[in-house]
Amino acid sequence: MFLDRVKITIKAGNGGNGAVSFYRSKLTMNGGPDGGDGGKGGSIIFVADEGMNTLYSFSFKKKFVATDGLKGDKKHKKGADGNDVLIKVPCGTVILDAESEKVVADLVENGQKFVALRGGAGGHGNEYFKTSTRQAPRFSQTGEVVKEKQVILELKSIADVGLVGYPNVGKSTLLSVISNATPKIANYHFTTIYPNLGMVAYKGNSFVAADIPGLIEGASEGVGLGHYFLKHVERVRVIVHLVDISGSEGRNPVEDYFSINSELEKYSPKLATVPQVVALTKTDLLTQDELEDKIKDFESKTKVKAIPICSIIHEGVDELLGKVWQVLEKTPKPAPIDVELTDFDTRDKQSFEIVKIDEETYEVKGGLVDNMIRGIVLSDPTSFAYFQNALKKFGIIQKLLDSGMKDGDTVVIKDISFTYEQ
Ligand SMILES: Nc1nc2c(ncn2[C@@H]2O[C@H](COP(=O)(O)OP(=O)(O)OP(=O)(O)O)[C@@H](O)[C@H]2O)c(=O)[nH]1
Ligand SMILES: [Mg+2]
Repeated sequence: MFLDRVKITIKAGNGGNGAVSFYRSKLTMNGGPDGGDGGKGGSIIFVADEGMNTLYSFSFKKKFVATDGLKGDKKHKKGADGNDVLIKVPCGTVILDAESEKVVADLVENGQKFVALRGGAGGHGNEYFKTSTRQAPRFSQTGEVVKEKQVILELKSIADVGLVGYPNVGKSTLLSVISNATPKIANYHFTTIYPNLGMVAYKGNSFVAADIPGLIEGASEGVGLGHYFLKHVERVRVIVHLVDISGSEGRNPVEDYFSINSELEKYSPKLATVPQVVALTKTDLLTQDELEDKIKDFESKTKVKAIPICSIIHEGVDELLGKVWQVLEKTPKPAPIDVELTDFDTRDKQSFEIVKIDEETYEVKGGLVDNMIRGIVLSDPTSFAYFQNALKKFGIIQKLLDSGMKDGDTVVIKDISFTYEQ
């Protein structure tokens, strides 16, 4: 099974809670606060791995959860951080936010990483909240909670060379001869139903080639398998266009050539500009004279210099590879896809907004306050005092007053609400 689009769920670890603790010993009955900070949660990180060719492994495992940070402890002990989860994907994997379907990352190079969700911050222990006027804070901060999200992984294979042509022209046979791939080869159409990737070694260099399922007229509109797999040709640097010169299936090689090119062009004008090397296959099915006539006819009508090959006896294959390498050397490496990336992990801890709910109720929303209220206990006077100070310090009270808040009005922040008194 070939899998090139899959939706998975990811969740970074939550931060650990800060501890509330006071130093005690036989000699010191009332020591200062010594509650340590909670640990940071593990992050979810994608990494491109050239050892992978498909998204197949994601048909078994669709949920990835990083571990939470542990809670802080007495004696200033910080909680342990959660472990990151590293998710390996094939080079050429595009990551989309499942909700918006916007592209958030494009992993092209081997080893390239994308931190999709950062682990939640650990909460501060009560020691952190000690000041000259607040000697014994009885509160700590809870760890940041990270919501799970869904992403779509979409594979646009990164082969340097794509083998393209009508069904049965010998694409897979050629791939099996030039690379380490072992594709299925058989004498019927659409033997190949998903692209096979193979590593080609050529004179101390190497590149990746893929046989693309056979194209037929109408492929760009979805006839056959073509449309679906043309996306895998989008990023190839060179197209090897295979044409059955023997006409063994009763078609005309010149017409074949033009009709495949027209499908590529219809699918994407950019594809039509990818450099092509044309290989004329199954030369063994013609006599020498027939072959020479057909090549002459083909070249004069298409204005293309083609390379005759017979994969099964390796004839012409070296010359073909030489030509392919010549073109590859001049062609830049595949570029990342041409879209602007959208931010995915958009938690921000800076902003807030004020929403007037009715004449005497105001709600404050946003990353800044979400973060600030972690662990606030309104019934604890020191905790509440800290909270009020923070509201002042970050300009939230001022903004509420500017919005019309009066004495006695209610302020709501998430699941906390209190009455404002000057
Ligand atoms: N006589 C001859 N037969 C060949 C040659 N190359 C491939 N074939 C045969 O042609 C048939 C199709 O070969 P494949 O390599 O499967 O063709 P393909 O283009 O990958 O076909 P699809 O995957 O169906 O699109 C097989 O029976 C091969 O043995 C060749 O050079 N000469
Ligand atoms: Mg094939």
